[in-house]
Amino acid sequence: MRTQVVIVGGGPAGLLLSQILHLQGIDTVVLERQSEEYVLGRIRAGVLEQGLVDLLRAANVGDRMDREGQIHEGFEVSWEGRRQHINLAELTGGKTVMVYGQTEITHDLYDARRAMGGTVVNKAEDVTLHELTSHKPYVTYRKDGKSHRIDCDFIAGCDGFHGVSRQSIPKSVRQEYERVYPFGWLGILSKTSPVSSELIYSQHERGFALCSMRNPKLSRYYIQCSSSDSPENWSDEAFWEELKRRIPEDAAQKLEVGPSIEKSIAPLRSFVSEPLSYGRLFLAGDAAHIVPPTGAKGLNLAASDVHYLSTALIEFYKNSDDALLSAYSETALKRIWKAMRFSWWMTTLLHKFPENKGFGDRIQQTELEYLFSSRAAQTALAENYVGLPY
Ligand code: FAS
Ligand code: PHB
Repeated sequence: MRTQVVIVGGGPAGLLLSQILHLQGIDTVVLERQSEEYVLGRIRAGVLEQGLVDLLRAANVGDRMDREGQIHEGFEVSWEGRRQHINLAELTGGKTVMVYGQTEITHDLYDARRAMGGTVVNKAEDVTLHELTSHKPYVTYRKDGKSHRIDCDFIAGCDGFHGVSRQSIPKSVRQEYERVYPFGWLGILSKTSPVSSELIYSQHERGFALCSMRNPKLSRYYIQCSSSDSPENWSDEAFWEELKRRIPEDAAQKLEVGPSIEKSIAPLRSFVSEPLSYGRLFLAGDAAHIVPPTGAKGLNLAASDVHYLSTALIEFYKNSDDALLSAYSETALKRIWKAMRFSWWMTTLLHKFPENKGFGDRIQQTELEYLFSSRAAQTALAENYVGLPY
C-alpha cells in the first residue's frame, strides 16, 4: 500500500491532521492502536482556545461544537476565602475560550473521517517506523494477525506520550526536558448541574480543586491527590466531601452531588522532547510534549502543532517547497515552551507542594496576593489562558 502521509495515532492530533490534509487533497492513513470505542471512552480536556475552535471550523468539524459548546468569558480563582474573577474578554480585548469536551471533538473527527472516506485503521498493532532518514520511509503494522506495509513520503507521529514515534528518534538525537510533580489529579465526571456557570480554580491548604463542566447537565471536578493514590481509594462520598472542603463555602453549600460516571487519576508532568522532527518523521501533540492540565493547554498545544505541520505539508505538496517543513520543529517549539511555562506557573501557583515549607510557601502566597491585586498580573494570566497567537 502507498500513501502520502502516514499518521501514527488516532487521537485528536492525528485525526485533525488527517482531516485538514484530506481537505487539501493530500492522502493519509491513520494507524490507531486501540479500538474507536476505547479512544472515545477517554475523558480528558475540556477548554478550547480560539485557535483550536477556528481549526475545527475550518476542517468542517465545528458544527456540533458550535451547537453544544459553551463560550466562557472568564473564570474564578479562589484562595483563603477570597475570590478573584479573571475577566478574559475584558482583559484580552474580547478573547474567550470554548468549553466542549475532547471526547466530543474526537467523536466529531471520527464521524468526519468516515463521512469523507478517510482511512483510519483501528487496532493496528506493532506499528514500526522504517527508513526515516531516507526519501522512502515506510511503516509496518499488524492487524488481525496479518502484517502490512505502507510506503509514504512522510510520517506524522501523533501517538501520545507512550507512543512509538518519539522512541523512533535515536536517543543520541533527542534532548528531553522533564519535571514530574509530586501529586496527581483525581477527576470525576457526574451527571449533575455544574456548581457555577464558570470554572473555579481553588488554591487550598488541603490541596488544589477545580470545578469544571462539559455541559449544563454534566460536571467535571478535580482534586489534587497523592501521585501514589488510586481512584479505588475514593468513594464518591469521600470525593464530594473533600471537594466541598476545598472550594468556596457558598459553592460547597449548593454543590449538586451524584454518582460518578467516570473516575480517574492523571499524573502531572511537564515534558518536552526536542527536536520535533527527524528525517521524514514529524512529532505533534503529546508524542512530543506533556503539560500539567492546570492551564488547559495539552489539547490546545496539539492543535497548534497540527496547524504548523499541516501548513508545512500543504506547502510542500502544493508548491514543492520544504522550507516550512525544515522550520517546523523550531516554529512549534517556540509556542510549546510558552505554554509549558504558563502551565508550570499556574501549577506552582495553585497546588500544595509538600516540600514547599517556609520560603516556598511565602512566595506562593505572595504570587497569589500579586495576582489578586494587579490588573497587569491578571492580564498576563488571561492572555496565556485564551491562548497566545499561532
Ligand atoms: P493522545 O494521547 O490523545 O492520542 C494518541 C493516540 O495514539 C491514542 O489514541 C493512542 O491509543 C494512540 N497510540 C499510542 N501508541 C500507539 C502506537 N504505538 N501505535 C498506534 N497508535 C498509538 N489536556 C487538557 O487540556 N486538559 C485536561 O484536563 C487534560 N486531562 C488529561 C488527562 C489524562 C489522563 C491525559 C493522559 C491527558 C490529559 N490532557 C488534558 C491532555 C490531553 O488532552 C492531550 O493533550 C491530548 O489528548 C493530546 O492529543 P494527542 O496528541 O492526539 O494524544
Ligand atoms: C476540564 O474540564 O477537564 C479542565 C478544565 C480546565 C483545566 C483542566 C481541565 O485547566
